[in-house]
Amino acid sequence: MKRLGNATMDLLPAAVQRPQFDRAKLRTGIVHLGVGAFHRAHQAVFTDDCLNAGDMAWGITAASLRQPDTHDALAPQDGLYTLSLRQNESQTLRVVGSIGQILVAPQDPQALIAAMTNPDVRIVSMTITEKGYAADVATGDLRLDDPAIQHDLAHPDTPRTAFCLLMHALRQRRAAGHKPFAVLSCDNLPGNGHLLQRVLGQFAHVQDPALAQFIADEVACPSCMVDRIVPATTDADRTAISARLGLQDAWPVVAEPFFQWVIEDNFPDGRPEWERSGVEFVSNVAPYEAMKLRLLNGAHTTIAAMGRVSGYQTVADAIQNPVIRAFLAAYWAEVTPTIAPGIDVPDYTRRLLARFDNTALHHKTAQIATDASLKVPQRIIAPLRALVGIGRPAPLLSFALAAWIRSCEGTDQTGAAMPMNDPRLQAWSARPGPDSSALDTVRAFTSHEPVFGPQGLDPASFIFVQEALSDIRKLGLLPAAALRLSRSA
Ligand code: CS2
Repeated sequence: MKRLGNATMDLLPAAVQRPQFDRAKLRTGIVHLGVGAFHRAHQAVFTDDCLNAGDMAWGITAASLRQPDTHDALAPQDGLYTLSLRQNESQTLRVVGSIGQILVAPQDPQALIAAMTNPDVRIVSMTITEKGYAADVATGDLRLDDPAIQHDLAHPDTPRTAFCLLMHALRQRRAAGHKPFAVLSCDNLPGNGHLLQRVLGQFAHVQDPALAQFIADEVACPSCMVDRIVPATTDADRTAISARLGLQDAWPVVAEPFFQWVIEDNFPDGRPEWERSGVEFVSNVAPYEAMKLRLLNGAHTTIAAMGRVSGYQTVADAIQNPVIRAFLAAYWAEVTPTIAPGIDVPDYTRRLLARFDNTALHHKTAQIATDASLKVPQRIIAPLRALVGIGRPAPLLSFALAAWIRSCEGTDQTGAAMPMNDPRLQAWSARPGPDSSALDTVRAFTSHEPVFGPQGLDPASFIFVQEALSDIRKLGLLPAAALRLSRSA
């Protein structure tokens, strides 16, 4: 089978959408850091829409900050890859052409810095995951004890972090008299742009206080809310998509048709007309972020914990369980008072349920459970504290915390191994094991500052979590959830 690439695109079946522009004329206007599946199923697609409409100034140079795998798969394909959008029985295929070049930062950091220094580049966007920000959960300050940050402060010429790369590029642009680019964080963190500006400035401050001041004064870091469910691509996906294309695509992405992207319109040097794809530009994204993090991501993390412990491998399978489904509805109702008034929560959650039910996605609970300790603070603890702050109890969010704590015990309910993929939590040497009492376990977790901050948990929620964990251990997770539901109904 021939490989997907510029030279073979004409062989694609008519039903497969493909770039409508001359890729040789692509000019790079965006550098993206972290070229994972999410970027390729989200921002790169809406940028492709702009290129299709003829605005050739917004080609993407994308960089991996760690692994060469995306580069190695896509370089022989001229950066082309397939997006497979799936909803139950239906699937559409589209070849995306917005990524003109892929770099691998550890292999050649100077090439990446040079790409960012090109004055045609007006936006550096990033999907570097929660981990990439190295931010303290309570203060939002850069954690100077983070190993990658420590490395880059000691060896800035061999950068490992996005911040060090950005710092070099911004410094060089400034020295050359070029305007700075806007830095667009596309990670699932509240106030992602503000957070980025803060930690980037703090990183720069250690090296060059004047540059830190320049970042604070001159570099726009718009916040945005990103949404599209993108399960990890499997070998079976690669084979099936290549068969449909009649060409081999070694690195396609799979996603749901739904997407949302709400961006603070703060791009002093211009931006693509992403609104042509339905992207929303607003002056304040905070209400959208809270809605999405608390209703979608909070539910995801909860389903992942409950589902894994009770043996469900995918979100769609887990929520067919009547207890988990009922729990989800009650969870959303509990969170609702923390969502901004203008948002139609019943409508949003009705659509969410249909998205979670999508049988074609096979979105793995284990994928969502990755790095859960970095997700729980903004997804579950923040809305729990918001409820407590308005005098409301949070028995279901507390149960979700207990389910997450149970999911860190290393085995599922049948005793089968349930490996964790959460290096930050695994590095916690005092992490209690399954033999510690529920009280000791909850005490240890809630005073673990990287997750709960110095604030811990209020006494009423603490008791809810402790009772839930002890019921989960005694009765099993689903009966304990049913009991909690019946008590809080
Ligand atoms: C998920 C998200 O893996 C996870 O933690 O909750 O990646 C989720 O699928 C996206 O935020 C949806 O937009």
